[in-house]
Amino acid sequence: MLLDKLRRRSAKPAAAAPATPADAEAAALQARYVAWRELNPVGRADWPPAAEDVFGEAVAIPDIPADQLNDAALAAALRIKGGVVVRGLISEAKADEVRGYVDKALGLLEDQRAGRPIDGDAGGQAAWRHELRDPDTGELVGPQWRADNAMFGGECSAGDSPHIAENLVQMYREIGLTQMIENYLGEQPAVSLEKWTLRCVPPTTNTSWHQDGAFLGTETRTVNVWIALSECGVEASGLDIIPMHFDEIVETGTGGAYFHWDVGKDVVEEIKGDREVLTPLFKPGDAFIFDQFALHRTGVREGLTKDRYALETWFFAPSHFPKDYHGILV
Ligand SMILES: O=C(O)CCC(=O)C(=O)O
Repeated sequence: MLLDKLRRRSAKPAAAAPATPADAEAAALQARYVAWRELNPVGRADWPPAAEDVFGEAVAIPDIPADQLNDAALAAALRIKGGVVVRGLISEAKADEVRGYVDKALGLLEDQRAGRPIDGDAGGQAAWRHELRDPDTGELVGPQWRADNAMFGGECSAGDSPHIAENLVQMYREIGLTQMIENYLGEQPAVSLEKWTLRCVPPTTNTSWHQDGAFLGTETRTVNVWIALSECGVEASGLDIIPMHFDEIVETGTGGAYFHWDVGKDVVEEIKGDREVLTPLFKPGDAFIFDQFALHRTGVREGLTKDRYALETWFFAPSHFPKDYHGILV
């Protein structure tokens, strides 16, 4: 594993052994950040990978059980379709556990923002909230991103919780997802502080159509794994998806768009023609896997009554990483 090799190769003197399990978790996550920063990645020369339409022409967005997700299905979903819905990517029990992490992380973030003392390391046993810092300088990683996001509630980065981050990294490995994404990207992937999001969305949240590539960049090589952690699509917001494959960024900032990178309703209507917007019903553990071109939005509508929990993880090829983002090698 590249991360282990980098640790072994490091010329720096070994740091003192972490004093507590929480310190060890915080140090492990910092090591992933340093490993990303010290990479000199060479991108896969034959990008994009070849893909064959294993789902058939009639299918716009495939909807498959987790045991049918493999290298060929992932490549077809991302290169030919508009993404793939994967049922039971993680177990319902694991989704429940991760939903608990979201509550814990958001609670600590709220305490911090309110100036309340936070117990971010549960007595030294688990590093629940330790904002990611550069181990060489002690500086906070991503200060600009932090300032820009200070007004957003209901979400926080897994990269600021070493305990959660390490657990998730292990989870992705155990289900074979990291390896599959590495096969697709052709490089050991990195997630990022900025787009590794634990989320609890209230029924009244704002929404707008967008492609993440409008700010992640079209040249970025990426796979986003969005996992529902609570039932959604009826009483809680799911995702609205335009069931088409895109390989470019459509017009933004016009026709009622909210942000300059959003796509206005009128533009969406014109693009989708007579296609129906897809709003899958997700159970905890179901996922939607897509890239920066998928046109989608949070599925907010009248009559929603429940909060929705989700975990969103953008995996990136380090060689084609979004500008100004901070990576965590996984
Ligand atoms: O979880 C959500 O509703 C938001 C997902 C999304 O649209 C995004 O982050 O790009």
